[in-house]
Order: sequence, then C-alpha cells, then structure tokens
Amino acid sequence: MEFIKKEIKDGIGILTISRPQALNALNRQLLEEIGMAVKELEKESNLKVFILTGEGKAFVAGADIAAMSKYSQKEALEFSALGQDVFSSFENSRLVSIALINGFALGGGLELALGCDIRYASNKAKLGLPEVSLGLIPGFGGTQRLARMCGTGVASEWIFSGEMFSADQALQVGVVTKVSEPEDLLLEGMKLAMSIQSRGKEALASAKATIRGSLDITLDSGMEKERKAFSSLFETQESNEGMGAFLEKRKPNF
Ligand code: DAK
Repeated sequence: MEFIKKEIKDGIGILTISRPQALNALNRQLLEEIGMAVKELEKESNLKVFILTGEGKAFVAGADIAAMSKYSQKEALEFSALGQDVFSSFENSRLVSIALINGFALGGGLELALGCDIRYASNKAKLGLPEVSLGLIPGFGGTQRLARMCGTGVASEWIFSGEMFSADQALQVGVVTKVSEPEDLLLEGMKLAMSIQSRGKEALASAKATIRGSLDITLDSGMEKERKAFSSLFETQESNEGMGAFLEKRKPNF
C-alpha cells in the first residue's frame, strides 16, 4: 500500500493516511487502500479496535479536487459509490473504529471520520464540509451521517455555510467527543482503544451492530433488536467468563 501505513501497536490496529503532497486528499487509490487495510485488520482474530489518523497537518483535506475536476457524471457516480462503500464498510465491520483528527478534516475527510464509530480531535484541527464552495455537495455520506448524528440544524449550518469549524465547536455539537493537545491525541486515542480492546469481542460486535441499527427504525423495533442481541449473548462463553469473573472478584480473561 502506497498511502496507508498499517501497524499493530500494543494490540491496537493503527492506520495512518500518508499522502502529504495533497494533504492526504482522497483519490480512488487511497480510498481503495483504506478499504483493503480495514479488511486486512479484520483478519486479525484478536483485534477488536483500530485507530485511523493522518500524517502531517491534515487528517484528510477532502476528496482529491484535482482528480475530481476531470470526472464525468458517470465517473463522479462511481467515485461517490466507492467512497460510500468504503466508509459503510467501517460501520458494517465488527471492529470498532476511532478517528483521531489531527488536523484538517474537510469534505470527504470529515465524511471519512463520520463513518468511524468514535472521533477525538486535536485542538488544532479544523473540520467542515466546504463542498458548496466548489459548487458540489458532500458525496460520501456527509449529508446523511451529519444530520443523523447532530440533527438537521447542525448539518444545515455546516453544509450550507461551507465554513471550517474549530475542534471545540465540533465538540459542542457532538461531531467529536474529546479534544486534546496535539501531542496528547494519540495517547488519548490509545487509552480509549485499550479500554475497548480489554472488553468482550462478541459483546462489542453485538453492541456496535445494535447501536448502528438503531438509526433507521422505530424505538419499539430497536428495543426488540436489543432484546434479541442481549439474550443471544447468554449463549456465549464470553458472557460466562465476564459474569463469572465479576462474581469471583477477578478480571475477565477475554
Ligand atoms: N484535493 C487535492 N489537493 C489538495 C486538497 C484537496 N482536497 N487539499 C489540499 N491539496 C493540496 C494543495 O493543492 C497543495 O498542493 P500544491 O499546490 O502544493 O501542489 C497542497 O495540498 C497543500 O495545500 P495548501 O497549500 O492549500 O495548504 P494550506 O495550508 O495553505 O491550506 C487547506 C490548507 C486545507 C485550507 C487548503 O488546502 C484547502 O482549502 N484545501 C481544500 C479543502 C477542500 O475544499 N476540501 C473539500 C474537498 S471537496 C462527490 C464525492 C465526494 C465529494 C463530493 C461529491 N460525488 C462524487 C458526488 C467530496 C468533496 C470534497 O471532499
């Protein structure tokens, strides 16, 4: 892979996007590499969580405008479908994904982060969906995910204005859940990842699928889904171990 650095550090998967000449902007190749890297991490049977971050002053500065400017409508449709598929594959993955937003997360870059389960940002990060300033709209799920995550008021403000927002503004509206000094970002992300990694694998996958599945259904059907997911975990060795460990006053061995 040319633009993705993949490592497993202290039992945590880390994907670092590195295309510095274009502030990590997403072209087809980079999108495909992100999709492949996540598939490879999924093969690591002990892995439960991964971190996605960017190298340099950007997380990802958006879709590659130079490449996109030459697209026909058909190519734009294919490009949009590729991005949407890759970001949706994060949601459908059993692995928990944490975006560490180290710098600019604009357009497709913010959409990439919105596809992750959890987002932390450096206090130097700038986030936004500036597509309307290019005569476009977000094409990798931004209109849908931001509206679901923060409501249509926030999505409308961010998308219609095309402005960049600070990490603190992003924290206020719930786009990110923690802001830290740039030098502490990886440490904070690793702390969270290690806490997640110490939990039950099947319980995590079940919780993720149940949370993700809650958005498009009624509360009643969500409750039913939760009941089924909850009760099916009683068949697992993991829940035996987890509850047994609590009762025996020891740490569970997951
Ligand atoms: N694409 C390509 N190259 C980019 C880029 C991008 N998004 N962002 C930065 N670069 C390149 C710059 O062109 C520059 O290259 P050289 O001139 O050195 O060759 C290099 O990275 C460094 O950038 P700057 O010199 O501009 O760096 P500054 O620190 O001065 O400014 C910046 C940083 C992030 C404020 C600025 O680079 C900037 O405004 N970048 C563009 C941000 C942006 O508008 N992003 C949103 C892109 S639009 C769709 C599918 C997807 C999408 C929409 C529709 N369908 C198919 C329907 C998504 C759209 C987007 O993401």
